[in-house]
Order: sequence, then structure tokens, then C-alpha cells
Amino acid sequence: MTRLIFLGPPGSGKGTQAQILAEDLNIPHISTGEILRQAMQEQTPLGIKAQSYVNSGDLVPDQLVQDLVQERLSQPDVKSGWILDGFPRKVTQAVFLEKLLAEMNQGGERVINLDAPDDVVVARLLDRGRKDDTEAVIRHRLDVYRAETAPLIDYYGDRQKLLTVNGDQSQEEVTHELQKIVTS
Ligand code: B4P
Repeated sequence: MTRLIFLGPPGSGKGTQAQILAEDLNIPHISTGEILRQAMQEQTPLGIKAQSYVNSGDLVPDQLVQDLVQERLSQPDVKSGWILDGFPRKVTQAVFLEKLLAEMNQGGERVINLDAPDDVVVARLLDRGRKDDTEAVIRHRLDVYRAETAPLIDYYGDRQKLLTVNGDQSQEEVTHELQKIVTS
């Protein structure tokens, strides 16, 4: 049973690698960023509430993402495992998730910290060029990452759940390292 959480700065390869591994393992890839972007595109109530935050590189309020994660993790396809990509992004979200997983009897999750230096991630994101991938917004997302998300490295390290993988390698090399981890 694989239950994985991907942590890392924007552009470290979380979404890229989570998608590859989820396909390999035939388990759901749950990306809060993707779910929010889809909702924004469809202009659902969630999308309308989220758009100003996402477009400026701020975190969407906890309640919105927590509700969507709770709803997604209550669907039957998660019974065989899951990969969470981009959630939790704050200690408050991690505390929420820990409680939720305990209630759902879904423990044993491992956390992958994909690490890559700022210059590498900025170059990748500028190259991708999504709406929230302008230089000013990327710099802001990195500041938000350092202030809000980086503390999760200690949070999960203290709980002996954390593994750090160097994201500053080719996509194939990162995938290879991750495959070794999930099969160990
Ligand atoms: P996300 O969608 O999670 O976006 P991201 O952090 O920018 O990373 P992503 O996973 O998409 O990119 P990746 O590194 O794979 O979040 C977007 C926004 O949604 C947030 O800013 C926030 O507003 C909101 N949000 C999401 N979750 C939230 C939460 N829990 N709470 C509150 N708000 C939340 O890849 C980037 C690029 O690098 C790609 O082009 C890829 O092809 C390339 N790449 C990847 N690996 C590479 C490699 N090894 N070598 C070269 N290029 C590589």
C-alpha cells in the first residue's frame, strides 16, 4: 500500500513525478493545485473563491483546500493508496491531515521532500509559463514556500516520515530514485 506526500518548492518536480509514480502504481494522483486550476477554469464556487490567491501566488485559505482533500480522500479509489501532491502546504494543513487519516484508518504515509535550488526552479517555471509562472509571482511563491511550507520538513522529520530526494537531476534520474523508494 503506497501513501505518499510530495513536498518541495514550486518547480521542484512534485507534479511531474507524482503523476509518473501514480500511473506506475495505478493509484490516484491528488494534486490540490490541479483541482484548484480545474475549478477556476470551470468557474465553480471553489474556483471563483480560489482564483485571486492562485494567480498571485498566495496560498488558498485552509478551509477550502482541506474540504476538497477530505472529499477526495473519501472516494472509493483511494483504498489502494494515493499520492498527495501540494498538500499539506502548511503546518495547520498537516495537523488537519494527520487527524483525518487517523479517523479514516489510513496511516503509514511517507513524505518525499523534493529539493532543488531557487535558480533551477525559477528557470523551469519561466520555461513552463503557466499563468502563475511570471517571475514576480514565482518569487512570491518561493517566499511563501519558505515561510509556510518549509517548516513541514522538520514536522515530518520529527515524525520519522521524511525522505529527501535531490530534484536537481534529470526527470528520469529523479523517477528512478523515487521508484527505488516506493519498492523498498
Ligand atoms: P501547484 O499546482 O502545487 O504548483 P507548483 O508548486 O508550482 O508545482 P508543480 O507541481 O505544478 O510543478 P513541478 O514542480 O512538477 O500549486 C499552484 C498554486 O495552487 C499555489 O501557488 C497555491 O496558490 C495553490 N495551492 C495548491 N495547493 C495548495 C494548498 N495545499 N494550500 C493552499 N494553496 C494551495 O514542475 C514545474 C516545471 O518543471 C514543469 O514544467 C516540469 O516539466 C519541469 N520539471 C519537473 N521536473 C524537472 C526536471 N527534473 N528537470 C527539468 N525540468 C523539470
